[in-house]
Amino acid sequence: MKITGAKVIVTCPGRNFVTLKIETDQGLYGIGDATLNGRELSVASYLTDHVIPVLIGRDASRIEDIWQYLYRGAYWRRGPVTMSAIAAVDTALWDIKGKAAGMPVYQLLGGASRDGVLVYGHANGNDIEHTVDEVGRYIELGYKAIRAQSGIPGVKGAYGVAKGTMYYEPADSALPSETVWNTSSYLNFAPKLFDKLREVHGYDVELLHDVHHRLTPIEAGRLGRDLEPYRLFWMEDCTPAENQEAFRLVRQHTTTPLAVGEIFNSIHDCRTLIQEQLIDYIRTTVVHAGGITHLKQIAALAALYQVRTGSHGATDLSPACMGAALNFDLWVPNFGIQEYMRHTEETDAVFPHAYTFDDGYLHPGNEPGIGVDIDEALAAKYPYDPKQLPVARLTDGAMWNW
Ligand code: EZ4
Ligand code: CO
Repeated sequence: MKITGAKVIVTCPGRNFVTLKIETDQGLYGIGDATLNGRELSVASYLTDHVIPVLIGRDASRIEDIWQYLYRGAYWRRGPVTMSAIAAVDTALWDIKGKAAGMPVYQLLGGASRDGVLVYGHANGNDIEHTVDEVGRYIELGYKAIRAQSGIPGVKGAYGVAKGTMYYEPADSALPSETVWNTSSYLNFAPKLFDKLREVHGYDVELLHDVHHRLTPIEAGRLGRDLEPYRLFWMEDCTPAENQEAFRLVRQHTTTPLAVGEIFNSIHDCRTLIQEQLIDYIRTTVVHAGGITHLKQIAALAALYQVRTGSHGATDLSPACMGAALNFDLWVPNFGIQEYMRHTEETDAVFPHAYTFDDGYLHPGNEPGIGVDIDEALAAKYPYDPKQLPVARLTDGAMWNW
């Protein structure tokens, strides 16, 4: 089965998405997500200018060989742009292989390990009371696990607080918007939020929290310890993770489970974190970590150390990524949880999909391939709209981690 053509589709049905579509001489095609939030066109160019020309004429069934060709063949290894581009090719080829076999991708991987994929949604409010209400709303929607983020007194533009409520979109401006961060205010506030959440909603619902890279290791250790009474499912991205050894310090100070990896793109980004059992959940994704082929390797390494998967699933990961992720999640033995932020109706219409939500669980459906398509005519009606992620500064004006 030869690859006869490939194209990049950039569309903005409420937010920007980059999708690769690969066509074959058998009439089968596959799609893969290539969206890198705020840097979309760099991946589109990488694919169009450097990857598509070398795909034409290749055997679409040789997924592993094409992965190795693109990874080794680039000479310049790793990095978010390269690995998102490889991921898009890899996902599209798994989609094609599934269609050729007449099977959903989870069947090709080894079949379902579970009946459904536990997901967590995002509840957020302007203050504690509002966030408590929003968590209640997610419980009513059937969610078994909920991430809670709140506005913080003294912090302008706290991470994770939506302008509307249901659809949080941080990439909100053509040039980065400015937010202000105050660590002391946050460290005093966060335990109060979770104290109230447990008082009102009890301990049967799983609660998660994203620190979004804002703390130093010792501050993260203190927050983890202060949150221990509230039994979090996880504390996410508590400190930047380029220095994987930094998590030794966090780990010494708290039993709150730790999740890291939404910005990782390679197994090498998480090797020490996993092998030293410094984390509990690895958040690498299909789209930003080299596709299903590479995610399989990361999950296999993690399984040796009882680290479970908890893939990133914000709205900037397209339904094509979600479909691939859910097929992976249904199979992967050491699955933990999957993040699930709902897409808008416009996005869902551009990407018709087989996956469904029921009572806190998603299922990828049983369509051959990843179970997600793209309506190109509809996609063409939503032109690219440049948007970047915000930046964060400390109260004295110095740059910090957003
Ligand atoms: O800020 O995907 O856990 N989820 C997150 C996300 C990220 C965005 C950045 O593009 O941290 O909301
Ligand atoms: Co996050």
